[in-house]
Amino acid sequence: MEQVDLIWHNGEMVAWEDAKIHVLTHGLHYGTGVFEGIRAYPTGTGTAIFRHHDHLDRLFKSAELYYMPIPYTLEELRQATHELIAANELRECYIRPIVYRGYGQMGLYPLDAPVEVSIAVWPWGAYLGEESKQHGIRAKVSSWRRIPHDALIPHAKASGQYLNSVLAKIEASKAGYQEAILLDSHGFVCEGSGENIYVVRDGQILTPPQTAGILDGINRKSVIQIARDLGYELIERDLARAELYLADEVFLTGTAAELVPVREIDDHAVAGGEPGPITQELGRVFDDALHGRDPRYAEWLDVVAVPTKTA
Ligand code: PPE
Repeated sequence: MEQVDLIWHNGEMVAWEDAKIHVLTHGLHYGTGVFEGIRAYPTGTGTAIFRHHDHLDRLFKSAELYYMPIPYTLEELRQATHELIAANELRECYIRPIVYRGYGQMGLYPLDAPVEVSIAVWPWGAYLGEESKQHGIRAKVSSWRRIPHDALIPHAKASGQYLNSVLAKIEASKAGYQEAILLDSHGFVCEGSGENIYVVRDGQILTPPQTAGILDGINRKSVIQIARDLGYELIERDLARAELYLADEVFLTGTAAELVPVREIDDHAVAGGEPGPITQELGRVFDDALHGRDPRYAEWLDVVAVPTKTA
């Protein structure tokens, strides 16, 4: 990964190489952490963090679901992120705040372990490869089912839960595919290992509902709004596996991945094997929104107040 100078760690700016924790950190053993993935982009009015408040709001909700009181306010974390981006002189970056149970207590009762917070920023290029956004990816339906909501909390972005995505990703990658698509415990389409999923069929855009065990993606909310603003019918409903193969178009969204077309699933070409027109149109408007080029979505941008390097 690409390194920068500073990381925000429990209220202090520390050198990247000094942002260390004890090996008996609770979160390392039991996955007791929650995190966010956020991106900042260069825009006409400076570096802007996309839907920053919504991401921080989800971070606080994830923490609450796992009984972790965050020892800072949302506004304090927002300001810290602004300062961190400015201090590292970044125009564009991925932002990873993490809240976790720290060192001091072992065992499964976590409430006596301290709650710690770090924020890291770094440049992170195309998550699924440079070619992916233009030509699409090859995906495989995973043999691993997405964690059910009667075992864990799919709505929370919690560290331990990602073992599910890690298994699916390894399986897909070893089989030669770029991404895994997980079904839910009823066999309906759920999501990618780190992205929400959409199917276009007969001009309609379909995506699995909240009850399918998805992460309630911030980019999912954005794409739903953009699709409706463009006049498309967007329906949240259960999707059968075969609907992936029968789709006119399939695409994914996530902060790291952004909007990525899927050109092949389980060796079935999606339509002609090239990104379809609706995916391309949504991708264009979404990219404009991220980069502040569409005034309709200006309210989604949290402009970093401090000027940053232009190189
Ligand atoms: N589902 C899952 C399981 C998921 O991890 C993500 C984001 C999404 C859907 C899309 O959510 P959103 O980013 O709010 O639109 N995955 C994050 C972590 C990726 C990683 O490898 O780490 C991300 O994209 O930042």
